[in-house]
Amino acid sequence: MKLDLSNHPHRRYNPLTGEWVQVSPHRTKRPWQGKQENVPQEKKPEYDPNCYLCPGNSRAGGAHNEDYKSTFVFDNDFSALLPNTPNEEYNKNDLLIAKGEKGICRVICFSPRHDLTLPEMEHSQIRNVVDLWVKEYEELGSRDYINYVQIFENKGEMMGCSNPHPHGQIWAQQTIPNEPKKELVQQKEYYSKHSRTLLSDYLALEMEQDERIVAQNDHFVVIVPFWAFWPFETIVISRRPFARFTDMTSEERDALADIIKQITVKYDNIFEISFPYSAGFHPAPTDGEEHPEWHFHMHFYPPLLRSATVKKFRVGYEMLGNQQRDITPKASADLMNSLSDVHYMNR
Ligand code: H2U
Ligand code: ZN
Repeated sequence: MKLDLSNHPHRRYNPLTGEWVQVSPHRTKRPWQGKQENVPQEKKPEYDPNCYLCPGNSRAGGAHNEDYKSTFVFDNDFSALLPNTPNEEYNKNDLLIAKGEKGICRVICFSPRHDLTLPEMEHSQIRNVVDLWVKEYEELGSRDYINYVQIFENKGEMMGCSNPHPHGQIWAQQTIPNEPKKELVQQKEYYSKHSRTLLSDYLALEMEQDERIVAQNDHFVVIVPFWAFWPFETIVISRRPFARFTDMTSEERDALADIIKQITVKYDNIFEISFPYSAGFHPAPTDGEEHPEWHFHMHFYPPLLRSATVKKFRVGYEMLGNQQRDITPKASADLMNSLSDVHYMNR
């Protein structure tokens, strides 16, 4: 019998991390739709006097936000990493091991408007956010003790986001964190074998198969990756293999703003709600090395499964055994491709 990827239980390899995902497509033979329930949606005010991110308001610890008109960045008042931590190592019998870690945490407000989210913002406003990400990556990454700048967004209460005001975070630190570290090892190995980046070859394959692409423009392509773990997981890959935020041309920055708008509109249209996710960028480390192997990309990890309220949990087998999914990545891509490109609020 021939292996049928849309029918037989199988494992898929994630070449970026070197890990496997178990897929059980036979469990979801039923057709599967998007929006099914009516979720009441509260209307948010443009300005909320109690919001710690709105312009002019005060934050915990007494700081005051500027009366900003576009984007705004500040050092996190509850930073998880601090610049002046001693760099000492602790080791008891090679079993109790610890190391001091230096870093800087920042918060970025995407807009002065309390009631907007990325998919509802104008292209030019998202472009301002892109420019700020580039600036922060450059500024933080140029410090000699900062070797990785992790830029991300937690969106929605479900993802532990503390405030609906559109914002993201930056954690810049000494050590390359686990996820980009795995990608570094895998991308280096691929590049040394093939002299091309792993993601440029992967992108070419996906373009050829044309089964899992959900959005694209002149400079970026969005794919539900073959090895996706989250039901509607996507990866945003640059067509040109470059490594850093600072390598982007002005046109590419515009295209990044455009592709973020496209994919987040699609997400909101799946269940006609403001779609929760954790998303973030994987640019090259800022450790002073060249990184010809590194291919700039962005991940979206949304937790929702089959409705606005049913969430995928990582429990049981997934905690103890392996990551697992039922619906195939192609089926997720098909559903996303069946949706309108116009945000449901504007229809
Ligand atoms: P979320 O993206 O998970 O909502 O986190 C928002 C961050 O804002 C969080 O890391 C910080 C929190 O520490 N924060 C401030 O820096 N100042 C405040 O007044 C409240 C929250
Ligand atoms: Zn606000």
